[in-house]
Amino acid sequence: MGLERESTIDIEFNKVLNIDIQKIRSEFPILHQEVNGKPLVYFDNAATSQKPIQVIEAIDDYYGRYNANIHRGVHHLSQVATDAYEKARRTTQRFLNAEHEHEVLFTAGTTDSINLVAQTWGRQNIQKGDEIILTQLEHHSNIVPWQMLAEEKGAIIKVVDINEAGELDMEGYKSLLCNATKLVAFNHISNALGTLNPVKEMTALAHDAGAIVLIDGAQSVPHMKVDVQELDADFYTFSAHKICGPTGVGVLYGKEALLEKMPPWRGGGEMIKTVSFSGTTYNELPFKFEAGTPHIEGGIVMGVAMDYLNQIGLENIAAYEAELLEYGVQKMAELEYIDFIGTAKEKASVISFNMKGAHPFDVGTILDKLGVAVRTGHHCCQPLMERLGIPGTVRASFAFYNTKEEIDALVSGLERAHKMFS
Ligand code: 7TS
Repeated sequence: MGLERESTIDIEFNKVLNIDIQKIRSEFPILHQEVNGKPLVYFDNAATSQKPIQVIEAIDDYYGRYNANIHRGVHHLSQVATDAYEKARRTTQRFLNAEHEHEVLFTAGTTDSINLVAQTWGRQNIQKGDEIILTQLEHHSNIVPWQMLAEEKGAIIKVVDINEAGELDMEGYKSLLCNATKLVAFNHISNALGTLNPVKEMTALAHDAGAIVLIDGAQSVPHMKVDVQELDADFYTFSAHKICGPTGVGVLYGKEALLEKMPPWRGGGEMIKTVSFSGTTYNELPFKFEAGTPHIEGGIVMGVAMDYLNQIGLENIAAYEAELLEYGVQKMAELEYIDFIGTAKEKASVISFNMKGAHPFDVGTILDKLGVAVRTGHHCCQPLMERLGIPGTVRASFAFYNTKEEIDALVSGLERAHKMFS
């Protein structure tokens, strides 16, 4: 493919951080380019992560060596592809520490997973007057599917508020929980502010009230080890593209007892046991929820991406990114014209901010001219922006392949931008 790398992932552990950053960076070909004549600094990792050569080569390998449809062919290629796809499901089971392999459904991503739960569990279990609790921190994809359901069923949506630091108001949350609460859905880490939510405690409180819990893990899985059994999550969702895998594929974890009782959503091939015009019977888990030819290469390569993260070690990734966050906050705090948006005590490696007197979009445009990629705007969290009374933020989100030198480039970019605006 003309993409060189030094060797396979055999990390030389740095004594302090257990991470060999130069080696890791050499495995991400996209990072080694100039944008607008400057070295690329990619700080839009919350939107999507970059892909290591192991992932890129695995896509090539699938199409070059064993592309075939799965779960149906007796022929060799189909069996190889099926084995690889189902191996990825086992990898995912271990990645999340799910009790059973069939509790892992492959979907098109977080958005698709949440819609699946809303349209199956939700339509079956939510009735008029029932309450669904969400939070001010949610991404649109953990709001709109519930609004659509609530509208159809006559259910009520209640929202947990936040404090000035962008942390959830836990007392407010407790006061919202009641007999009418049927579902609580919240993210593990906020994409807009980086807040790490106390999801284990929130889940236990919801269960005490008799409610089911969906945790949107789109932003947590890339940064920390997640154990769905320890959290006691009923549903847990994430997208492959944020963990160095491909777009268009992701995961819905669900407890077996819930998934068994849920009706299927999409009908078609693969999800059936028998079809006749007098009646159709459905396949067992997980296939009941996987109609049609899936994103075969995507599922397989998502497993490769998980192997890659596991080899570096999610604990090492979390420790390294915590250093980046601390460094970034410290450097940016020296710029008196920067307002941090979201200063939670427990945070992932996301810095959302605004520059006094400048629109976020203009700051982002100047940073782009300097090769620094950030996201600007509402980050698909319009209700949160409304709550904060701002049009949007500039968001720098770090990954384990970023460096302190890149943060220095961001800071000098901000100094340049500030001079232009003052
Ligand atoms: N939930 C959270 C917390 C997210 O951050 C995102 C994507 C989604 C759900 C939706 O994921 P998808 O893969 O189904 O699209 N967040 C972002 C972001 O912050 N910037 O771009 C996409």
